[in-house]
Amino acid sequence: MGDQLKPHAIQGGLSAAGLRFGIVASRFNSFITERLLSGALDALSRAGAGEDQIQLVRVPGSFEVPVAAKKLAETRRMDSVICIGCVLRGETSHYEHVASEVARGIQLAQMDTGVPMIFCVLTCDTLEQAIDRAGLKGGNKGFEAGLAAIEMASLSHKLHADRAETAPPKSSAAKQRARRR
Ligand code: INI
Repeated sequence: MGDQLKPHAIQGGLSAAGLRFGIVASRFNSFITERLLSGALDALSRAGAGEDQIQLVRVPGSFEVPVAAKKLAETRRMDSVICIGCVLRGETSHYEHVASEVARGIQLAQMDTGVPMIFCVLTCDTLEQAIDRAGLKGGNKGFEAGLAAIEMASLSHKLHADRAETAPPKSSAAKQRARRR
């Protein structure tokens, strides 16, 4: 086996210092989405974020989340955006349409704007499954989304601001060649 390569790695940190966050929260199924929102705010606050670093936008339902998230990102004042919703399966196919379009819309919004979007939209068969993921058995997906928002905001800064940081460090051979010149 040859020597294991150890490429220079870049990753986001978990401090919220100097970062700005957008949150788009859907009111539909608010029993769940308010708990996801609390979890996200808890993560941001524990990482040191203050209220002045967070812009909250409320929308009627999950279907409206992507356009609000895109508009928020277009202000260029957000380093990442957390998208919160809860889609519960009903008796008709409405659920499928809302669930697939919100996922597609959020992905399009982040690719169009380049601002990381965190997908915190629960798609569950039952209310019980959603409750489990909003602070009970399955933890709080909002808290996880908050952490992901910090990491992606931080990563986005590193990949943007300081191009030098993305360049691999010079190998010792390259350094020797440079010294000889
Ligand atoms: N919106 C949700 O966020 N969750 C749902 O479960 C849901 N269902 O099942 O109907 C839902 N519908 C509303 C939708 O998001 C829009 O607000 C509405 O269609 C108006 O555009």
